[in-house]
Amino acid sequence: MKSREQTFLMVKPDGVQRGLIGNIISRMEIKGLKPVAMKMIEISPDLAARHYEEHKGKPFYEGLIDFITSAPVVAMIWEGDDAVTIVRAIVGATDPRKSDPGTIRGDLAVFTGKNIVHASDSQESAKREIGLFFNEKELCTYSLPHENCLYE
Ligand code: IDP
Ligand code: MG
Repeated sequence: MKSREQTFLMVKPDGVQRGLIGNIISRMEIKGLKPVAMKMIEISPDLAARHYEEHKGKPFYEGLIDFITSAPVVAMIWEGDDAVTIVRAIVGATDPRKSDPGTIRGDLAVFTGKNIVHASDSQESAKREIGLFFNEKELCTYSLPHENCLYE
């Protein structure tokens, strides 16, 4: 079975509390991406700090840590060719006022601090974030019978 690119996607507390988990998963599935790991967790302050370390010191950092630890999140790994780029495109721009309609943030959010999802922004970030949230045993290996219809 061909191993394709993996990316990390997380439904943030606002997405969970607004009942949007299924909507977000559905958008990934109908695009043709394959879920290989998924779990609901409460992020610890330590994990939050490690996940968002690039933003330490920015004006919104403390609020972001408080927010991401305020209620459960759903952490996922999605797989497919160019999965990082494709998932970021489905997620939309960081500021929902500028996200295109049709994207998750463009359709469902209005404020940058409550923009529903996190998605890795590069293959390096994806590897790092997958390693932060999952151990290898939590990843599933299986085939999608319809992959021949998706890829050349
Ligand atoms: P991204 O989630 O689109 O990759 P980043 O710039 O990496 O965006 O920022 C991480 C998260 O920090 C954003 O998704 C958002 O929740 C929060 N954030 C970023 N900039 C601001 C801001 O100016 N005000 C409030 N929250 C922000
Ligand atoms: Mg980011």
